[in-house]
Amino acid sequence: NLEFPAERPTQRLLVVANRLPVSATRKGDDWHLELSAGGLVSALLGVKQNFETRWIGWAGVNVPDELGQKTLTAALGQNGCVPVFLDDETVDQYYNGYCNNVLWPLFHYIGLPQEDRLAATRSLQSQFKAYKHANQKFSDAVYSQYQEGDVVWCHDYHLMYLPKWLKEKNSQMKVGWFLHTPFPSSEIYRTLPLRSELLKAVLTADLIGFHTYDYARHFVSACTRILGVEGTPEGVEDQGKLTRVAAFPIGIDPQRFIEALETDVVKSHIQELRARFAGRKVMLGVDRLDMIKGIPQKLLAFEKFLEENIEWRDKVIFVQIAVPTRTDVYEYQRLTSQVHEIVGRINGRFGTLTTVPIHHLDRSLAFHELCAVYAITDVALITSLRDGMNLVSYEYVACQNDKKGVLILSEFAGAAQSLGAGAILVNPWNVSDVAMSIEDALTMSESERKERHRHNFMHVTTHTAQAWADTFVSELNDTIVEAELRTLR
Ligand code: ADQ
Repeated sequence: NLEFPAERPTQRLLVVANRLPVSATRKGDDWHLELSAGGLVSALLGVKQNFETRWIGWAGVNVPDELGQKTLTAALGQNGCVPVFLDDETVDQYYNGYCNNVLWPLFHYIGLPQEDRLAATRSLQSQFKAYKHANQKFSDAVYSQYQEGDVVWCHDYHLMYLPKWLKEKNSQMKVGWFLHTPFPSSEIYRTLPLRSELLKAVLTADLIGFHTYDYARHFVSACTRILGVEGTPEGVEDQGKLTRVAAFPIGIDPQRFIEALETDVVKSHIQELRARFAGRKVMLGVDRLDMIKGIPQKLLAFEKFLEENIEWRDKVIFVQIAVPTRTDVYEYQRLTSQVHEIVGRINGRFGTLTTVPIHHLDRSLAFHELCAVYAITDVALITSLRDGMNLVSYEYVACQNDKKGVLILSEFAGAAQSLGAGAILVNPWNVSDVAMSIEDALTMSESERKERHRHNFMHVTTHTAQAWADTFVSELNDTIVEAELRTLR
């Protein structure tokens, strides 16, 4: 029977990530849900067509009582979300411990202080146990939702064990795993004590994706060197079983930004900001307040620029918006104080009675504020020390069709591989180099700005979040068909 349905039925996509896209706060018997800021959420909000999506994850809150779990499940269910409930001890060992104290720094090439590293080493076994336990909880939640034919897409370093739990129960399930951070060189990865178990668990997935070809290559060499399996152009092969490994560079939903710029609320905000910063060029940084984002390094570069370019001192303002994250962790508290100290010093040194050179905010901006500030900015300064991709650079480009502003971008952000032709690439550790790039950006001719922006805009509007998800899921479907054909041969 060769009759095909006229329309392809919508495929169900179960997105599994550590955090749901919303944070929940309890208000008596009710729940207040708020959209959270972060790269994964931004990208997946752009994936709205072609799939019937359900999002499975932790709501970021401990709900020990049955009634609370029931009411939260109902509130989230109305938004297409399914909660995973984790107790405080698990969160501490799995999330704060193994995920954020071990994997996050390792994957971003951040050496922990010796003492912390020793402490982490001592508790590693119990943290890894909690990690596996938490991943099993996610797998139970997937099972409660799963229907035959669904695609299960696991996200990020929190859920490297999940493909194994899923496949153990149902080897026919279509399982993909995507990493949002860099995957480090195998020389770094192989210092992880439980390195083999984690790799083997990920390799049970049908398709493994990274932002860049380099990360995929690092992963394949970690597998070949540590597990002794074979690396092929397709991925990793072990005793005839191929796991496909490939690069799928993420994108944003550019239309959401372009359309927002036409709304009254954003337009009036743009006018307000223009009036406020009149007569000065505006430079912008938007980051989560995390060590990987290189905020202190970028402030030092700006300070150097002001030191060396007296004529610019009252002609430029640097707006740095830094959303606090993981505020209960000592390292992050120290980073916050360090940033405040540098901002204070620079404003003290170069401020006047009427103005200061840095406008620093420790908070998240509403979407319309973010669009407006992107639109009025002359130079965006993104100096991540390591970053899987960096979507702020994409969002900035999407909002710059009028102004054709300049993007200064770290060569250690995955985005450097896609926006490199239009951006000024810098080594964030080289403060003099970044300071010179600031000068180049502020004085760049209009024709060069236009040309650079054209490259970047073309990329951002063609490599969208929707295209990213479509490509990943369609490759996952194909991978499974190919594997079936191979077993028939
Ligand atoms: P993040 O490290 O969170 O993401 P990024 O990709 O830059 O980094 O995304 C940040 C998102 O949060 C953007 O959508 C931005 O608009 C929003 N945001 C940041 N600061 C904000 C503020 N002050 N107010 C409002 N919104 C703010 C992780 C990886 C990245 C990878 C993404 C997606 O670390 O490397 O690009 O996942 O895969």
